[in-house]
Amino acid sequence: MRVFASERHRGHDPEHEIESSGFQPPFENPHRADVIRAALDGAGGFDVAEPAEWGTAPIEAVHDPGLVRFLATAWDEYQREVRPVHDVVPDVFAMPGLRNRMGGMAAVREPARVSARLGWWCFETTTPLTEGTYDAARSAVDIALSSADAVAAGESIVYGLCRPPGHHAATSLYGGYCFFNNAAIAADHLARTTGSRIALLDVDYHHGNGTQEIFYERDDVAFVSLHGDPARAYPYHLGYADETGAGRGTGTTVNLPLPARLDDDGYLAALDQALDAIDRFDPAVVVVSLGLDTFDGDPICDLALTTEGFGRCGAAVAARGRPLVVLQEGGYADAALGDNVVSWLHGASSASSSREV
Ligand code: Q9C
Ligand code: ZN
Repeated sequence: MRVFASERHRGHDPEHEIESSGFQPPFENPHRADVIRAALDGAGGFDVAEPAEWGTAPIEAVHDPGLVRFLATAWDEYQREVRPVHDVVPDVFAMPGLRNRMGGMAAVREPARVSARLGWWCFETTTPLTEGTYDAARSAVDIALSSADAVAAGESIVYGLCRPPGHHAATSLYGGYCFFNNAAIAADHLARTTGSRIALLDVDYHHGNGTQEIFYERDDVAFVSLHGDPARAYPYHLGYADETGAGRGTGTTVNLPLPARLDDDGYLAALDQALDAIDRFDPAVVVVSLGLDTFDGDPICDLALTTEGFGRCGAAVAARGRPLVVLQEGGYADAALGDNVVSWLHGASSASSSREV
């Protein structure tokens, strides 16, 4: 099986994460990609390559160009304008309610000072900017696009080891450990360049609010997600079953919120429903947002899948017979993360039409 990965992920190296009203070591850290890479190398049969450089045009086809500009320069500006600091985090958020009875934020332009711009482009506190964050985020997009391109050229399954992850990043917002929406950029690129329908299957524990927002009104890309019920789970404000798309996209968003402690069998039953929805949409390619934070031992989530269960999930997805672009999202149980990725990919490749492992 072909894999795209890059050492450039190391540039995103936060020192802490502001979460649950405290400072803690960042769950999303470079070690995650290292353990996945080691597990792929140890398993054998994975042909790992560096991605091509795709530039910013495919990113700006999905994201506000202002977000790209901001992420390219904000860390440096903060060092000069505010103070020298390793992790840059917003402290004032541009909430629309600040301007109730004044037309909301619609008539307001992006502010000039970086302190104000942070809370303009970022929606939460757990996603620091570090010196190499922009380069790392660009490399994750390159991995997603090279993976998509290989599938468009005929591969039946390709895995992209994207880090940082992407599915919480919306058109003009970053957060949730995500800067650019790798999977959305890959899916949009495939939809535009092939003219075919594309489905995005998001199996990360957390709802992919960014991906949903990007495609909410589109009928060429379906978004189908299984996730912890937002009534108890991050990102809280989206991911309910009654969010089903709008305009031309009515019916192309499918959300399956899940109860705590759901096990392999329960999850596979929900996954079958998601795959049935994808079959009805009949896409040419499925882009998988592969989070392994549904694992029983994940430190920040509450589902109960096993390493063996991930193999069954991969097999179930591949058994539907469509080419797969599998892109890494979350997963924070570092000791098992590599084995969980390999289990999913082995399950998928044994069930797919690929002759390669
Ligand atoms: N107490 C991904 O898995 N922390 N992002 C939530 C709730 C942020 C997860 C904490 C979780 C972001 C890609
Ligand atoms: Zn997640």
